[in-house]
Amino acid sequence: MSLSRRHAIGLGALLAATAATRAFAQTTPPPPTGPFTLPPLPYAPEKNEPHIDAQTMSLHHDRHHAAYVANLNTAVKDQAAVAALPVQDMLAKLGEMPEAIRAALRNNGGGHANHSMFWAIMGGAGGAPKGELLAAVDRDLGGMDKLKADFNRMGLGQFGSGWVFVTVDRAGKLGLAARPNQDTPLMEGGRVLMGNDVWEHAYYLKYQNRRADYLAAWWNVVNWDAVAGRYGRAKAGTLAL
Ligand code: MN3
Repeated sequence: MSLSRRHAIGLGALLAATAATRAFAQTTPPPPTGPFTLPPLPYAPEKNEPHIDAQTMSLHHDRHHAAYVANLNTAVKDQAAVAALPVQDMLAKLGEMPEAIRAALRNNGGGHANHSMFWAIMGGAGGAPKGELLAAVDRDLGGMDKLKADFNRMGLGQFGSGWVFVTVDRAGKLGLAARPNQDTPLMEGGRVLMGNDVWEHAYYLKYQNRRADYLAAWWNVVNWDAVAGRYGRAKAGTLAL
């Protein structure tokens, strides 16, 4: 076979494959866009500079969180009863969810819940809480310095990917918890007051492997007014994610 003949066959196969790809794209329905939606970042991506860079914020929100939402919607697209549940209920009853989508709900429902909380409690100027929230930190967590030290130690000690949280119950009692992957205390029916993402995607562009530096800097962007609002909603029984 001549070179040009071989080339022609190769080109023909390539064109056929391209046509097949186009036909597939035309007949595959677009991924579902609901029922879950990506909440907008409640501030500009550069709001947490210099502690968290704008590129990390944009990628983290627009790509990572968006993927959890898209994958969650895909998981529930043929599961009307599950799709109708609020995410926190889905997570609290994971063991009752259809086994075929349980892992997808855990990873992507957890990811959606965790990141929805995460954006909401940043964009601030750090410092310390006031009033009853500060009193609860003093009473339950040994004060702000001890909270930061314990929280950062747990975040640093979380092997691989995961989260570190301050939890809150209906009585307003605070606690600390670390979880792997996208797990959350919501999966035990608990509530999260605030939390930090210790997946490398949350800090690698600016901090590379220096997770401890990221954990220390993160407190400078906490929005304590937003956290106090969550504390009030937790005590009122209206805090969702
Ligand atoms: Mn993340």
